[in-house]
Amino acid sequence: MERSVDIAVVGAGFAGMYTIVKARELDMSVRVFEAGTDVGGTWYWNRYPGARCDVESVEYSYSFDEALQQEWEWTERYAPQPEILKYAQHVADRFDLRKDIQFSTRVVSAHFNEDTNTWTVTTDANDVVTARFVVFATGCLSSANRPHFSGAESFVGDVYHTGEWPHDGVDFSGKRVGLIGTGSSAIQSIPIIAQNAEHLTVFQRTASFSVPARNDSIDLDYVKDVKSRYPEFRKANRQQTGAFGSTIRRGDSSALDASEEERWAEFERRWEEGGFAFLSSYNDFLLRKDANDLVAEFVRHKIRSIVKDPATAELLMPTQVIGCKRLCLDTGYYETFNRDNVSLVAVDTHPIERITEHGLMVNGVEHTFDVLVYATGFDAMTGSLLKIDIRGRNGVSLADAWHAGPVTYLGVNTAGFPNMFMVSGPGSPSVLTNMIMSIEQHVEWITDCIDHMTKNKLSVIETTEQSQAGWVAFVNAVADMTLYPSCNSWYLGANVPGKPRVFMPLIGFPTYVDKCNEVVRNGYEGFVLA
Ligand code: N01
Repeated sequence: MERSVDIAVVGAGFAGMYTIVKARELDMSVRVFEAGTDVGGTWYWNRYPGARCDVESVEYSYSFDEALQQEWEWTERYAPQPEILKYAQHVADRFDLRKDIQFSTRVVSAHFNEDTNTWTVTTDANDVVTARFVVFATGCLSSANRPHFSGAESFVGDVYHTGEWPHDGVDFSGKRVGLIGTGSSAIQSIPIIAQNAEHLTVFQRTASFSVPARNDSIDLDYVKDVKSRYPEFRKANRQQTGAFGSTIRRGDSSALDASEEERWAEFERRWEEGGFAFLSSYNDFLLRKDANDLVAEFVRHKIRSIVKDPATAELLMPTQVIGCKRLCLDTGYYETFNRDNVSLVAVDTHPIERITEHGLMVNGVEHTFDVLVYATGFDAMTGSLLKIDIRGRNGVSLADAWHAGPVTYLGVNTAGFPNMFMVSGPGSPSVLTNMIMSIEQHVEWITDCIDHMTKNKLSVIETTEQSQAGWVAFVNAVADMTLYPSCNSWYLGANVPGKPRVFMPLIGFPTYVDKCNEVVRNGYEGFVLA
């Protein structure tokens, strides 16, 4: 392999893959390192039963190539994980991407050399590669969060994490299963595990709000219509706050202005429609607690009407603001608790004490099972970056630079780390958007910047402490105008003990894109180029 490249990339998910496409357009050499054995990132690792996207198929795909978006056929309204993985593999084949990817290789360090203005990237296979630029395409939800429970090693049965699921699947038949967590991954997998297992015990710390996905076979007339105007459709989606859902009817008035009957009827319609449209009926759910309470109460009413055992229904009743954690979309989640082989154990006031040989202890009671599933989420947005020994100027590590929380400018670069780019890094809209739209925008911005530097014979770009301090303050000020910071979400790092509490994603894709373009128009304002 080449020892020196123009661009070294970490990760071969949708971000790393598109970086290859763009680097080739610039005639630049690129080397991607990927820990997995194939492309796909999130969709390579998250193979748990029921895994599927919560953004509609026709939207959750690359837009950069018209022939690609015309030829690919999705089969369901929300694509299941195997189909998205197949799509990623199709893209890799179509653009012959794998020849620039080194699989089964984990990057362990990336150090900036101030004499040569290059990065030295080292892998767990002892490859050492120098690069003018390093791009971290490591994903936002790619570092599994495994809470530490005492006695965890003593459990004698099989243990799985939803974000690191075995490739050949898991057969739960005849097994008693314990599952920790009730976030999106749990809510998708619980109904399917329950159908196969002898018994499933769910350990819930915080009840989540979930609404029906109403997944179905894809509507072929709708696909035909979208394909007849794909560029226009993508453009309309990019104008949405989350870069998706231009076809969603969005209410433009306060929930408080409608009569109770009107509101209830609207909530019912949206519950039947399924998907994220549920939270778009009025315009102030994430701005006003009193408006939020109205829609939250509707979901609680639904839980009461679906779950037959009143005590279980009570436990499943979420109390936080709806939407401040990512809304879950499900297929038969609440109904699953009506099955005889499913039980729910609350671990909020009485947390999991320890794991035993055959189960776990809560409030002095041992719950036993043969298989333990962690559906405990991710060390989001920063976890995968901070697992790598990244060092910028003066040998300062990224972990030290971010000791009080991630600081970036535009979510693409951090002061003291020249020529280092992050795709959908903390401080960018990323996880609050259709990720593929965000990824395309970021990769294009980064590769345009590299092109600008090459054409202008510039060797270094880096942001300043001042720019990034202003940016972090802006990201948090925007969040503080909403109800997002009101609960302990992974957006705030609150799910990982000891992680600094900082709101990481920026709300508002179109404004962000305008800002990125303005920065370029003003000669990369906020960066120093040399
Ligand atoms: O992870 P989570 P996830 N003791 O962090 C619990 C995306 N995604 O993998 O809420 C007991 O949401 C934790 O409890 P609490 C999507 O963006 C998308 O499910 O912290 N419990 C919580 O219930 C999503 O938001 C899709 O109190 C503990 C659960 O584990 C994101 O990924 C599908 C615990 C973790 O939930 C993450 O979802 C799947 C402890 N010590 C994921 N520690 C779709 O596209 C944690 N928990 C549909």
